[in-house]
Amino acid sequence: MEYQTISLGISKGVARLVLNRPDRLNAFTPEMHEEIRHALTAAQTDKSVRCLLLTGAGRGFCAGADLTAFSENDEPIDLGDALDRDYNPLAQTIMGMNIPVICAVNGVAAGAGANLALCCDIVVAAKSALFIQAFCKIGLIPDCAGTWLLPRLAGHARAMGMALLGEPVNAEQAADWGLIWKAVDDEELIETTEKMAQHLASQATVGLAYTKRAIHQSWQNPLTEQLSLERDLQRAAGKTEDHVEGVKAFLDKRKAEFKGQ
Ligand code: T3D
Repeated sequence: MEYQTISLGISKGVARLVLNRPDRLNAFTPEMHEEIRHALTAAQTDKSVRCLLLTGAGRGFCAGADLTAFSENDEPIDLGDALDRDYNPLAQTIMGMNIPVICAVNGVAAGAGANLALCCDIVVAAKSALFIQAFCKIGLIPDCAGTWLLPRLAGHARAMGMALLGEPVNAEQAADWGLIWKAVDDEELIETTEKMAQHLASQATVGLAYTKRAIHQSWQNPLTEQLSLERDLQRAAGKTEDHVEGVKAFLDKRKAEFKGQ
């Protein structure tokens, strides 16, 4: 597929997906959603890919749904259909990927754009970036898993404040609130996230996938079930080549050479 609204590059074990409609602050269109779906499938099925790095081109990360499409139609759009087709699978795909997903938030992240970032496993934001639950300003509710993620990440009071007021939260505040991993100086964003992506791509990929699965599952599980899940996943992790290599490397006092198997 030839992409018009995103770009995808794969090298050194990392797939780099860039949202690329900078004139519209990378706002989503149905075409862009289709391309993202295609790119995520390509990254997921390419055995050489052991980490995904997501960012935006230009001064913004993503301004949510492209609102110009809303006014082009005489008939009201059924937004439920858009969620079923685009946003819900997007959130679930990112959270369910069996490789770590890093989001480098290079600028403003608004509406579904903010929540796309929060769906990722490790979110690093440029200090100038803003997170805005802009939905309330146009009579909508936070989507792309926003109502699920916000209270879990930031707590009830902050989730309510962000969603009902729609005020921008800056990157440092977002890090203080536990919404994201950290805020870095703008000029350090690319280097920091690229290094992190290459580090993760050289680690024990299967163990990382199990870790991600267990942490996500913990949000639904009572303790007893979670302990059983830990047992099952640890049993499987213990059978991987990378586990054997990790222990061997430790005992040999050398750097492990993980193969992602
Ligand atoms: O069917 C469905 O898709 C349902 C799902 C909905 C999910 C949602 O995401 S709803 C929320 C949609 N997003 C918003 O409401 C955010 C709208 N944008 C803004 O509030 C502001 O643009 C920002 C706070 C994000 C950034 O402000 P600022 O001052 O830095 O930039 P700007 O000047 O407003 O924007 C720059 C350009 O991008 C501008 O175009 P122009 O004037 O230079 O030609 C602006 O119109 C355009 N732009 C920004 N956001 C969107 C957009 N164009 C289309 N859609 C946008 N969402």
